Amino acid sequence: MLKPKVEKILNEQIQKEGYSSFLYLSMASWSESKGMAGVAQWLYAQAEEEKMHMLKIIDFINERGGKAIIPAIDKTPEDWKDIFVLFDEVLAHEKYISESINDVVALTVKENDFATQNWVQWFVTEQIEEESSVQAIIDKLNLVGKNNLYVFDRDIMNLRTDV
Ligand code: OFO
Repeated sequence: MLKPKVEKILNEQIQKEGYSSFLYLSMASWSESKGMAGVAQWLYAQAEEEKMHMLKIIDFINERGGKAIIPAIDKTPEDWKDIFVLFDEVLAHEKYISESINDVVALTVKENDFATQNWVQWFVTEQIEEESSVQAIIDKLNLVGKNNLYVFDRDIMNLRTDV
C-alpha cells in the first residue's frame, strides 16, 4: 500500500510528465509549421515518450493500491524565438524533471518506501539519458550554426529519442 505522501508526489509527477508531453507536442507543432520536419519528428516522438512515462506512473500508483489522478494540463508556450532557444528550453525542462524525480527518490527514502524507491530508479536512469541526448543535440546545433539548419534538420531525423 502506498503511503499518502508518496501517492501525492507520484500524482504530481503524473502532472509533470503530462505537461512535458504537451510541451513537446507544442514544440513539435511549432517546428513543423516552420518547415523543420526532422525536428518535429524528434519532438513528436519525445512527446510520446513523455506520455508513456505518465502512463507508467498511473499504472504503478494503481497497482500499489493508490489512486492515480488524471490531471489538468497547464497551457504550454506556443512560440519560440528560434530553434536554439527551443532546445535550450528542452534541456532546462529536462533538468527540472530530473530534480523532481530526485525529490521522489528522497521522499521514498524518508518514508522507508523501498519498493517505490527501487521502481523510480528507472526514471533516474531515463533522466540521465534524456539530458545527455538533448545536450548532444544542442552541441550539434551549435556546431552547424544558423546557416546550416537544413543539415541539422535532416540529421536529427536519424537520431533515436530513446538513447
Ligand atoms: Fe519524462 O522524461 Fe523527460 O521529462
